Amino acid sequence: MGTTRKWETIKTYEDIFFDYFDGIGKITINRERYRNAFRPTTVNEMSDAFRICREDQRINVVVLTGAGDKAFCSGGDQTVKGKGGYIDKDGIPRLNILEVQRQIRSLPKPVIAMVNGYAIGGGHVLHVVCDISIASENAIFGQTGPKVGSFDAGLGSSYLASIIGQKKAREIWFMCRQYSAAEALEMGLVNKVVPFDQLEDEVVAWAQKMQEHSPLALRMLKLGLNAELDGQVGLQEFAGNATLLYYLTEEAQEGKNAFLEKRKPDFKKYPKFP
Ligand code: S0N
Repeated sequence: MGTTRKWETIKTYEDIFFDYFDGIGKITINRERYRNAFRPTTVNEMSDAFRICREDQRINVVVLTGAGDKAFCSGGDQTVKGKGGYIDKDGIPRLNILEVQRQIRSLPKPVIAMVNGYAIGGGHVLHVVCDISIASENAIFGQTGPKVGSFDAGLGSSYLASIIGQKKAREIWFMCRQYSAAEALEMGLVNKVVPFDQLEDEVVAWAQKMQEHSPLALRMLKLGLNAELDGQVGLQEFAGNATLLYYLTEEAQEGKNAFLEKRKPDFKKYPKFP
């Protein structure tokens, strides 16, 4: 069996667990009875937890997974799918999983999908948008959209194609087949496959290795890799982070200090790196 860790609860929710251990924030979809399908409540809670992961200075790496040994996530809860989206207690149809996809992508910390079973439909897209996917040998991957009356023509298709290639992405969506963990590894859809009882140990080891490295370097690499594919929005995110780095320099502080001290700034003294 894998190592038993003492995860500490960060916040209590209805549909998810949100735990902390050694620099890692772990978000677990806890709807095992429904193969961890998400309803709007689940997605709202995930969004809140990802927002906390962004702010919490203790958290360096985020892990997303599902409860139990059968599913990572089986996508949108089909029992609450109505006209215009997924309908929760408030009666309003929502497609709020798209917001969580964007949060994962723009979170300036690595996000690892710990794929512990079925990653299907919108659940498959969730692992696709994570930075790294580590799967157990029993994991099964696939899209069902055209079979069940939905599709994700956004990141779920275009980003998928950038990972595994256009032909394979089209096959996955047009054929709605299921793929084993070994096939997923072969097509570059996941980074590593391990026996189920070693999954958490493996994910924690990857997270610990990443934590040995410069968080700013990881942040800029993630944003740069995103920016290539994200057009103006990617450029905006990348530029925002360049601004962050600039604000850390004495040169930028000279501009602010001169303004506050009502004097002319002296930028000449700063090096012009060749
Ligand atoms: C996951 C599958 C393959 C597992 O099969 P298995 O092991 O044979 O178990 P089952 O007996 O089928 O399931 C056990 C119980 O769990 C229920 N259940 C499973 N999945 C769901 C689900 N998605 N919604 C609700 N219930 C689910 C079963 O009904 C069963 O219950 P009981 O015991 O009462 O019979 C298999 O379960 C499967 O294929 N599931 C459905 C997968 C699927 O089609 N998901 C939806 C795909 N679409 C989306 O996710 C769209 C959402 C999205 O990402 C999106 C993207 C872009 C724009 C908008 C959206 C958006 O938010 O809509």
